[in-house]
Amino acid sequence: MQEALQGALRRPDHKAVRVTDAFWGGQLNKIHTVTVWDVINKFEHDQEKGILQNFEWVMQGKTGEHVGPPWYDGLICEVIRGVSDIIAVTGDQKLIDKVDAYTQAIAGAQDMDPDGYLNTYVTLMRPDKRWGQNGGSLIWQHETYDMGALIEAGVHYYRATGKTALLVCAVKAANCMCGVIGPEPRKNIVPAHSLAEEAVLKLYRLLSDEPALAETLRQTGLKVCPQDYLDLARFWMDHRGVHHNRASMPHYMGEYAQDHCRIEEQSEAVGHAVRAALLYTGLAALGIETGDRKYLDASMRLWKNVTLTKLHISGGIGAIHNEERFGYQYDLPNDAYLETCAGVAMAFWSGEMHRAYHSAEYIDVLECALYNNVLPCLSADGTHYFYENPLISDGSVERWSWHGCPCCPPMFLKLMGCLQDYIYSYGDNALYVNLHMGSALQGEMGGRPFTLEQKDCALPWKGSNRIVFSASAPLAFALHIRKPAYSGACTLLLNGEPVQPPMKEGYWVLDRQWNNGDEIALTLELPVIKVEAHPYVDADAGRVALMRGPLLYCLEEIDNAGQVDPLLDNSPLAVEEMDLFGPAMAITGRSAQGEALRAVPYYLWCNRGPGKMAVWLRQDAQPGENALGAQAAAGFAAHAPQNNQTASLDGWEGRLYRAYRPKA
Ligand code: FUB
Ligand code: ZN
Repeated sequence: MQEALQGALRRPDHKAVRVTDAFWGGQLNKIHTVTVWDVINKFEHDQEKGILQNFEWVMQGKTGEHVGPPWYDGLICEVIRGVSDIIAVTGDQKLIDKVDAYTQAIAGAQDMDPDGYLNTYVTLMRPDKRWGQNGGSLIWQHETYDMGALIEAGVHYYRATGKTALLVCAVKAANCMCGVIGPEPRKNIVPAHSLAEEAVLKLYRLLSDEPALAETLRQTGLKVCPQDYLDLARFWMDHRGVHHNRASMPHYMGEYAQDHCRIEEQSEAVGHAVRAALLYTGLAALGIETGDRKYLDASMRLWKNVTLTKLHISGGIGAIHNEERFGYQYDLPNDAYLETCAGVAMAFWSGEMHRAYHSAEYIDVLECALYNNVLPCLSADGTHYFYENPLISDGSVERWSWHGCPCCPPMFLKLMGCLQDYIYSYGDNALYVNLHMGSALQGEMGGRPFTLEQKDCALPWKGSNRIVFSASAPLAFALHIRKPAYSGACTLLLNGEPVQPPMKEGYWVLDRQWNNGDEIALTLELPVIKVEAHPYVDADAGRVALMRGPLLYCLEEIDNAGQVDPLLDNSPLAVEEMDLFGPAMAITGRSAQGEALRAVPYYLWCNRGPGKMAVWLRQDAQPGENALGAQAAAGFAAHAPQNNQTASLDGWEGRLYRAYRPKA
């Protein structure tokens, strides 16, 4: 068996990080207290009967009726995963009671099947078509997706509370899939909606790291075989595009489900964007878990393809409404689909790529998707949701209260629940500060405890942060602090003295002995940036997008006398404090015709009633000679060389976006 990837970064324990950020603290508080309950209530009353009815019907042995689409089991398990991560931080007893009640329903329904199979839709509506056989469709039935989500829920809830009832369901689900799927004589089935690949790896990791837990579960009579779960992930990855019978499947998956060729041959991101990005997340995770380069190489090829040709300025993916899929290369329309779920999956994939490859490039993309494709999903009041996140609107786009396919709120909760896991990473005798986000890490290096706090972090509005180390004894290690791609001039003071640490992979590296009270004060200039798209992107020809810090901006008609398509020249742009559902910064200026214009952060759009909105604005000439280069353009593709060549900052080769600073 191969060893895990040498040098892969590790995440701190979820409970070791506390978010104290002024911006994110407010967002998370709203999500924990309003959005979580809104989502729970809407699922529980969905179509009047509510989602839990499905599990009860299975327990009662009824058939012929099901609430919601076939992936409803998966969606409620995704909610449980997100909620579990929140419980780990808040200890919220009402949420614990809720998950315990859900666990009873899930376990009761699963116990109806001697093999631990659970898919309420198939059991209630298509009992003879398990796994898409006998004329069924795995694309529609979502069995591996649903069971994968159950496995993740069990792992996250165990990690949050130490409770094992849902973890037992997770192990049974994994055992069921291992019993059915695999080399002959088992069935040659690969997930038609990815998710389960990473889920079984998480179960493998938990049970390998905690042999006593595995043993305790075994003593209850449960089969616990972590190696099987790793083998299943490998089987799935190795049989993409070649599993037998695939051509004779009634609903052949092909590109839509990334099943068109072997993973080693996949080099262009195609098909359904959520399925794709979750597959690539599992791919990178499997590469890290096994150290097998073929998985990492495939993930890297696909990463370059996406970031160099298919990534929207918001960090969103999946340009095409039909089939919720990727378009052709450079096909980046502004009325694109850009599903929230796909943005979440993009963030997860970026996180795995960062673990494997360490570069700040991946965090730049993660952060961009987070602020500009995922956060916009949620209304300011915390109870309405965007499924699609287009970059232009004629006024007809609005967040909905609920949806026939409410897949985005659970995915949104999953990312928001584990956001803190991305702030820091551990390397070999190294600590990475990835996200500038007010927080405290209770860390440990070489068995010695320390605390690292980001204090007074003023992002995304202002570019200041203070990082403070405390420990009872000095500790020598390399502190890597990310220089965000969007920052202009930066200053670092170490205990009040200016320093210019060396840069590595987009991080300042301060390799020294750290003493109690040591402090780094950072000032990041946050210029307003005009971003141009690659000339192959027809939709944005002659246009620029405005960014400042991690935030993408847009024009809404409410601020601009009904006009959202002004012509810009090289007149200076300014920033102005404003109150928009809390403190915010607007970008202000004048159009070429002298009309006042005001741009607001894109994540806040459509909170003041429906109206026209635009991100890409007409520019009457080259935006200016103050080129900041690709790094500043939200970090997209900034460090990504094409064809293994070093990317030049001049010219367009290999980059999707290029940034300019408007004249002050
Ligand atoms: O298929 C389950 C979910 O529903 C997908 O992830 C979304 O894109 C929506 O199709
Ligand atoms: Zn969705």
